[in-house]
Amino acid sequence: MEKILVTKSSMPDYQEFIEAIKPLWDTHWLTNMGTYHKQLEEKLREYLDVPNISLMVNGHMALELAIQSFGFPDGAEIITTPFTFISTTHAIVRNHLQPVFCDVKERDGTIDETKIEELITEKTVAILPVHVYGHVCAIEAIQSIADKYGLKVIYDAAHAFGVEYKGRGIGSYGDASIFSFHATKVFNTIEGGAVCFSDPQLYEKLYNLKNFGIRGSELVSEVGANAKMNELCAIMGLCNLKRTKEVLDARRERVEYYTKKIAQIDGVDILKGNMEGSKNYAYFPVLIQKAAGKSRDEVYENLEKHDIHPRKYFYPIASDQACFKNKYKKIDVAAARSLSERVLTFPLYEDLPFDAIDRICEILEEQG
Ligand code: T4K
Repeated sequence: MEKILVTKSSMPDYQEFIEAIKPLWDTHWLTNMGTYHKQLEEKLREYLDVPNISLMVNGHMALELAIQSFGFPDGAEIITTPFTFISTTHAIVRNHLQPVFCDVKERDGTIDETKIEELITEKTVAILPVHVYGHVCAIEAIQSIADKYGLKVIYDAAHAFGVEYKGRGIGSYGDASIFSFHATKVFNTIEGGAVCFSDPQLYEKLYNLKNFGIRGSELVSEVGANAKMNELCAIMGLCNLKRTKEVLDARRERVEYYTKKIAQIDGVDILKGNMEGSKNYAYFPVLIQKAAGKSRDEVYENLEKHDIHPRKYFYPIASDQACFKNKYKKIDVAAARSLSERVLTFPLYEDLPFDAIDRICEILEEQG
C-alpha cells in the first residue's frame, strides 16, 4: 500500500514549468526583484484582494519583518496565541519582544477574543492572532479592542490563502497579515510568503527590510535583512496560481468525503472554523475524544503502523516548547493545551486517494 503523508506539494504541469523558466536562461536574471517577482506580486495583490503586498522569501521572514516594520520598542508585549506553529512565537521573540499567550476557543482553535483585554498592560503594543487552519479569527472584536487601546493588529494568515471574510480578502484586515507559500501550503512558491498591509507607506519600509536597506548603488539607508523571493520561486507561484480553483475543488471533495465518513464514527469530531469565512481546505484537523475511549496518541501510532502519517499540528503548544517554557508570563491556556492534546491533522492533498480516506476511517472505527 502507498505511504500516505499529511500532505503532498501541489505542482504545475512539468512542461509548462519548464517553458515558463526558459527565459531565465536568456536573461540570467535570477533574483533581486526581477520581472516574475513583480508579476507575481501584482497577481497576488488581485487574487488575495488586498490593498498592498510585499513578497518575501518565506512566511516566517514575512512575519518577522512585518513585526519589525512597526518599530516597537525592545521588551514591548504582543498578545498572541500558543496554538500555532512555532514560527509565530519565534517571530515575536526574534524582534526582542515579549509574547503574552492568550487562550483560544475550543470550537475553532483561534484566539479567544474575550480573554485579550485582561492581558493588556502599558507595555502592550500589538495583538498577533493566527487564522489557524484557515479558520477566521473574531476580526471585529479584535479590531475594536485594538482601537480602544491604540494597538496594532498583525495577523498570521499563513494558513489562510484565498480565504474571504465578509466579501473581502482575509489579508485586508488589521494593520498587516502574512501568508506562507511554503511547499506544504494550498498555494506554494516552493518557499515563499508575503506581507499584506493597510498603510501604503509600509511598502518602502518592507522593501528596505528585505533588501539590506539598499536604495541606490552607493546608498544604504537603513539596516535590513535579505528576504527576497527569487525568480524560480516566483515562476512556480505564477504557474500554481493558475491551478488554485482545480486544487481547491479537489481538496473540497476530499474534505466532504472525510466529513461524511467521520460523522459515523464515535469519538472523532472535525474542528470546524467560523462559518462566515470562506473555506480554503488547507488542513483537515480532527479531535480524538478521550471521553469516547479513544486516545489521540494511540490513534496516531495505529495510523503510523499502517503507513499513514497524520501530524499533531500543533502539539505541544508554543508556550510549552522547551525554548519558551516558564520564560514568559504564566497565563491559563487550558483550552489551547486541551485542543493540542486531542488534535490530529489528517492527510489532505489534491490527489489523495479516496480509498486512503476509507482506510483511515476503518482504522478509526476499529479503535476505541
Ligand atoms: N505561521 C504559521 C501559523 C505556520 O504554520 C507557518 C508554517 C509559518 C508561520 C511560517 O511559514 P514558512 O516560513 O514555513 O513559509 C511545515 C511547514 O514547513 C511550515 O511551512 C508550516 N507552517 C508547518 C505547519 O508545517 P513541517 O516541519 O511539519 O514540514 P515537513 O517537512 O514535515 O512536511 C510535512 C509533509 O509535507 C511531509 O510529510 C510531506 C509534505 N511535503 C513536505 C515538503 C517539505 C511535500 O510534499 N513537499 C515538500 O517539499 O513544517
